[in-house]
Amino acid sequence: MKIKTSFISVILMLTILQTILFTDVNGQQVIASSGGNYIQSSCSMSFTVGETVIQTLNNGNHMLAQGFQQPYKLTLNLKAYLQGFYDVAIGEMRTVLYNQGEWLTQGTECDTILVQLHESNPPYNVVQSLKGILQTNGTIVLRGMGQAGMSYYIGIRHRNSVETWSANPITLVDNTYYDFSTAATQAYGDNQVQVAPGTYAFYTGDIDQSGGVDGDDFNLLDPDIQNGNGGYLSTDLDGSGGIDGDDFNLFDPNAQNGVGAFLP
Ligand SMILES: [Ca+2]
Ligand SMILES: [Ca+2]
Repeated sequence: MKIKTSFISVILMLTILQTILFTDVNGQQVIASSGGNYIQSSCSMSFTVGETVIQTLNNGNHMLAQGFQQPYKLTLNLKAYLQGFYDVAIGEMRTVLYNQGEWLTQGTECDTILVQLHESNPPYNVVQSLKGILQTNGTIVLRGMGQAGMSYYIGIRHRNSVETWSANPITLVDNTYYDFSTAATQAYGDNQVQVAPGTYAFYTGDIDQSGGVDGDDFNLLDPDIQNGNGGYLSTDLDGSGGIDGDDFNLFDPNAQNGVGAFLP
């Protein structure tokens, strides 16, 4: 009788175990093949349909998720110069964050920029935005930008520069490199200024970020010059740390020439 009870117990346990295992296996089975990777300015989400993503491996640069949908974090390498901050004498930009008291040690950091990926077709919506620090040599490395094989206009915004986009939509792969500085034509509408032979930069002077360089920007610049202000201010067009005639000398020609953003 005891043996029979034990036997029934074992059978019962095996049945329960089999049910658990069977359920578990079912949960991991690949049922359907659709899914996607949705990227927005503030978040990104990978999803599958009819399938559970069981495990995700992430080493910082790349991500591997088990299943059909394989989200992939791309690295985007850019090079761009900002007209006002470019120092012809050294062939690089100034250490603006340091000069303006935002950075404690003088290194290779120039200033913060906002890189935006735009859809390649009207209305060119922003798909993703990422802030980063542009280095004095014009380079910036952005991790986790866009989706492999997709084409985007690369737009760059900076607190006192004219918004500038890539000449054409760029099809991203991992470690895409795009250099704005080699020719004016690297920017949409050839909208760059030559700062040294063969070196081009984004126009300076759009202090209020309206899209154009005009009297409204002067109305912000002038009081800071008159008062001899300094520090982390957008009116510091040359990034020296102080606001003076040098900043006006950068602003004036661009205002006279009606410089402004040129976007698709
Ligand atoms: Ca403006
Ligand atoms: Ca200045």
